Amino acid sequence: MQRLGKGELMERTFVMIKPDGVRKQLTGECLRRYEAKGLKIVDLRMDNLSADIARQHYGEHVDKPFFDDLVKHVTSGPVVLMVLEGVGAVAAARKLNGATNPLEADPGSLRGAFALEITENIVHGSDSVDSAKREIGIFFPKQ
Ligand SMILES: Nc1nc2c(ncn2[C@@H]2O[C@H](COP(=O)(O)OP(=O)(O)O)[C@@H](O)[C@H]2O)c(=O)[nH]1
Ligand SMILES: [Mg+2]
Repeated sequence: MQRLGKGELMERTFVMIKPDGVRKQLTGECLRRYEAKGLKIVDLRMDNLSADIARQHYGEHVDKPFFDDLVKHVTSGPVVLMVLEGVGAVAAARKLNGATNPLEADPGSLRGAFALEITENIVHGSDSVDSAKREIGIFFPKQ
């Protein structure tokens, strides 16, 4: 198998610290873990999401029973939005975040360490390079 160089494997991903993560004062802890892993913060801001933007971001889940609760939660307070860059950044961020359900997440992950409930699971991370491009386009159009 041909081995790719670092430049070819470089990715960007979109991460959001959800309102529960901000309320629990875990912003610094999340950023520390991403940076310690080697991911570079290329853009970062705190914001309040409108319901329209939250619905657009979570559009793939519009027909799921948890959709309304999810939109309500992510619009319930400030969030921290960021673009992270590095080799395998999409998978790296999701590994640090942990499984969707905090009860199933590795206790070494952010969700496994700091959450119990699935709606309030601290963080969001893009699930693919394509999703990352779409989500970065919503929140950081200049990137
Ligand atoms: N109540 C509830 N919320 C869910 C469920 N599945 C996903 N969610 C929420 O919706 C978000 C988006 O779902 P998904 O894209 O599948 O998970 P993620 O990529 O790991 O964040 C998750 O982070 C959870 O907060 C579920 O079965 N029940
Ligand atoms: Mg997802």
